[in-house]
Amino acid sequence: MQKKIALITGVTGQDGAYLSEFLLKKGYDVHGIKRRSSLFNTDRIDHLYQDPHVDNQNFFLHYGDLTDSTNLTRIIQEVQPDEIYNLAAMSHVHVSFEMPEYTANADGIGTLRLLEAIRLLGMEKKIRIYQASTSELYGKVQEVPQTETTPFYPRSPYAVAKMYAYWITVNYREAYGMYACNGILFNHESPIRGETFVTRKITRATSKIALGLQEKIYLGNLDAKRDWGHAKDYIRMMWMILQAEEAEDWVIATGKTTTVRDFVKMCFGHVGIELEFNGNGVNEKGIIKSCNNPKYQLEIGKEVIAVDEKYFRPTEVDLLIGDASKAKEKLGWVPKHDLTSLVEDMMSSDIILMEKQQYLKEGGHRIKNYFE
Ligand code: NDP
Ligand code: GDR
Repeated sequence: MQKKIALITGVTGQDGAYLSEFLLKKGYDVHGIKRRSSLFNTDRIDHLYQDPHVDNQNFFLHYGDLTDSTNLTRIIQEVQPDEIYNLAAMSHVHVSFEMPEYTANADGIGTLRLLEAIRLLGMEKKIRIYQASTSELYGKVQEVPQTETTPFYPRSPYAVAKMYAYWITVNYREAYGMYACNGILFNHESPIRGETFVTRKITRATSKIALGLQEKIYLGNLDAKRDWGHAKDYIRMMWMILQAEEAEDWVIATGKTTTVRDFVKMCFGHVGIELEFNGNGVNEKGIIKSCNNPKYQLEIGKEVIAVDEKYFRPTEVDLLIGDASKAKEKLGWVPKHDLTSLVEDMMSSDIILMEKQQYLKEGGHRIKNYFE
């Protein structure tokens, strides 16, 4: 049988890295589009790198950008993919308020550029395309739990851009008979989640605080509720969505929701530290109530969580909870992780990372100052 060829945009991101590994294990040739950056941005996929001078290479990287249509068209023509996974995006909701036009260009029109490239190349019957849609589309609560038929009410420039991408994907499916699908994925996290998303910010800070490398962490809205799953379970679904008989749109979620505050408690709890929260709004504080882990020398009553207004968004999404019944029933999706195992996975990884920092610090490791 001929090898399948996948093209992944956003290959250097959390999902791109896990999906590349998953598809390589399935025997695909995997091509990824990465952006040029002044420093290496391939940390998450370095373990998959192959020397292009050896035989049987099956992982390939191409420079590209979703804001450059000629480049996308050329790559698709060269690669001749069977499947395209459009994961590239300016994916930070808060940052999208600072960069609304760029976000619309990359996240909204970027999707159109890919679809048009496929059509102009006459490959609309050959290529199956997955669009990384998001639970942010639901925005202001219209219905819970949220399903494939819940109305959208986006609450950020990011969500509005993704809404354009959602509908242009549906439109190209209906207008040109393309196999084009939206995966409406709820928040999914992992040890390689970007450091400024709230879960990773918390697991990194909790690890540092436990080890005495940081005093406290400043967060924004502790009342926000999210349906958090594990990225590994979700990237498997991206592939399953493109293997289905018919092109459709799918919700992927755990069906459980948790506040940011409770997520913080779970992370500290993982290392044996009990927190209690006092006060309201910007005056809320998280204090150490007890510590039953002899490894960590922490003062009881110490304030480790504080709120900083700068992390509040101009418009917030208060509550997300998804119903993935359709994906479970029609595609047989069974997630392997729950929130407890997600916290375990993220915390154990960040503790190892921070222990390394502690070891270097205690060993008197010096860092050269390049600006002396
Ligand atoms: P990340 O932020 O980790 O990765 C985004 C990727 O897109 C990176 O590889 C980034 O490159 C790349 N990128 C950004 N802008 C451009 C551009 N203009 N041209 C080409 N590449 C670009 O996101 P995730 O892996 O978490 O998410 C993957 C996709 O799924 C995104 O589209 C996101 O919006 C969506 N999504 C994510 C969810 C989640 O909970 N993780 C939930 C629902 C949807 P670089 O490394 O150079 O920055
Ligand atoms: P989200 O993820 O906006 O849901 O988008 P994020 O982790 O940034 O925020 C989740 C919730 O936590 C609240 N919050 C904070 N958020 C951040 N980043 N930093 C903080 O200090 C902080 N304090 C509280 C936020 O207000 C929010 O309510 C993610 C991205 O991956 C999107 O690309 C994706 O589409 C959606 O998930 C589904």
